[in-house]
Amino acid sequence: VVLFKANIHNNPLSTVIPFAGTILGGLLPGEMVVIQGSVPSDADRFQVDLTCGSSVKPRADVAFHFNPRFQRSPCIVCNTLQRERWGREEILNQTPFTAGAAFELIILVLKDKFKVAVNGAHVLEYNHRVELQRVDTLFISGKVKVDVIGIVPPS
Ligand code: 9QG
Repeated sequence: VVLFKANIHNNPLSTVIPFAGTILGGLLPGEMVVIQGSVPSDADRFQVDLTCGSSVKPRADVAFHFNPRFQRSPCIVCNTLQRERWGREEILNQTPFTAGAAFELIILVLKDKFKVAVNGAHVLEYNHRVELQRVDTLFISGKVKVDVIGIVPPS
């Protein structure tokens, strides 16, 4: 799948997971990645990964791994994978996601960081560890249902 800017990729039958989309032209500061979907009631975890290419072997670097987990104490684990190794986890020990509920996730791209909002409220920030210019792929996997994906240019 190719993700065009300004275009909302909207598959009424819901997007097949795992989803991989090439972000045409890469991600620029001011742009937003918008994902509307819902969390199945039996979800254990899902992840939204902004990656540098889509290579499987060796595995492409993951500039931003955004990973909500629905365990006894729900959390969001963020990390970066470089040369097939995970770095230091940044963990938020709370989550705006609810198993069984719909959500709108917005990742705002800034020069120095990603800013994440869910259902209209700020959730976390993640400083770039990989040059933003290398990011060109959106990968979504795990227990999640996705209805809409958009790469929205600055207004
Ligand atoms: O567990 O943590 C994030 O720091 C690992 C997980 C890994 C990541 C990582 O196994 O999970 O969430 O993309 C992955 O490799 C997945 C599925 C220490």
